[in-house]
Amino acid sequence: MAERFHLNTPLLESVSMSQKVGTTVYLKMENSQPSGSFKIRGIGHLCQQLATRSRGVVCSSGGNAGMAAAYVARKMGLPATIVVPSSTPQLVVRRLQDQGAAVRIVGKVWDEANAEALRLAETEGLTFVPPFDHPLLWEGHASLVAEAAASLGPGGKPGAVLLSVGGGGLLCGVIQGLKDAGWTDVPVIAMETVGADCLNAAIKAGKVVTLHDITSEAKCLGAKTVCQRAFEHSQSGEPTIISELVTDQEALQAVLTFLDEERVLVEMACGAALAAVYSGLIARLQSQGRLPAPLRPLLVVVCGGSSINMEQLSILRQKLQA
Ligand code: PLV
Repeated sequence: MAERFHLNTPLLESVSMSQKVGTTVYLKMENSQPSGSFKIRGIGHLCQQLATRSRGVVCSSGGNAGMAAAYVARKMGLPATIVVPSSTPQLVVRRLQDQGAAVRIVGKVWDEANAEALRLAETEGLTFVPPFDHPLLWEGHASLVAEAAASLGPGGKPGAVLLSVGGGGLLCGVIQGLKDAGWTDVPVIAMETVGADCLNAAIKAGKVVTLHDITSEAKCLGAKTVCQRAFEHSQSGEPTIISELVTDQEALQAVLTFLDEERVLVEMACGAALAAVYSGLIARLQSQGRLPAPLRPLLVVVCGGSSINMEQLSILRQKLQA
């Protein structure tokens, strides 16, 4: 069997979140993956399939896909080049270099970094590792739901799954996992921040659209265009996708509350999902009849992220809480 790079993550019950939502809240702790986020599930799987005879990998990333690609490449004995936009905090560049990757900083947002990564793959003959738009990534991410299902046991079907959306790879993977588990009647609450809202904008427009710019501080949600498959899922209704937005302030507050209450530090991209619990969104969706009341347990994907430390946290507080 092929080596696998991701870990089975803990599924924790959060007492304080359960009190807020009024149903049991389970946290799938993807922050505890070796690369700091769920990305290693899909990227490990993709590299296993596509990079075993490669001369090296190149990945465009807001940070966390790059962390996963750098980690997996190191384990496979391959050189890794990670292309990140200039909005990526210095701490992420350092962490990528610590994983042994060569880092290139190109463009203002991920989409520009991605164009450069595609060019490098072509000219240098490297294996291109996309951060969210590939069936092998979705197949890898789906393992997260299979694990949660195994932890919850028979009869443990959740009432809803809560997650963040950047380019939509996590969403596609979770939906595949729900289908594999026979849980297509479980709605998915898909969270973005205002200013990094490419899925929400596509749903409103009735077609995939490209955002003018990324103005949110949740840079790892900052793809200007959602992947086609994620949009198609939003139209199919099986499972139902509830697309909602929070402000950067709400996402940051969620990061802070989560740190206080669960003693775990996650980045803004993850805070976007957590904010749905802390800001009362779940209760609002119930009162609007968009989620059942009472609700079976809520499964929260704590996607994690490496773009955060105490210094970055205080920079964000100065920017957003001024
Ligand atoms: N981040 C991607 C895309 O960035 C990256 O390159 O790392 N939570 C965290 C912590 C993330 O890093 C990401 C994606 C997401 C959630 C959203 O996942 P997606 O892109 O599959 O919807 C531009």
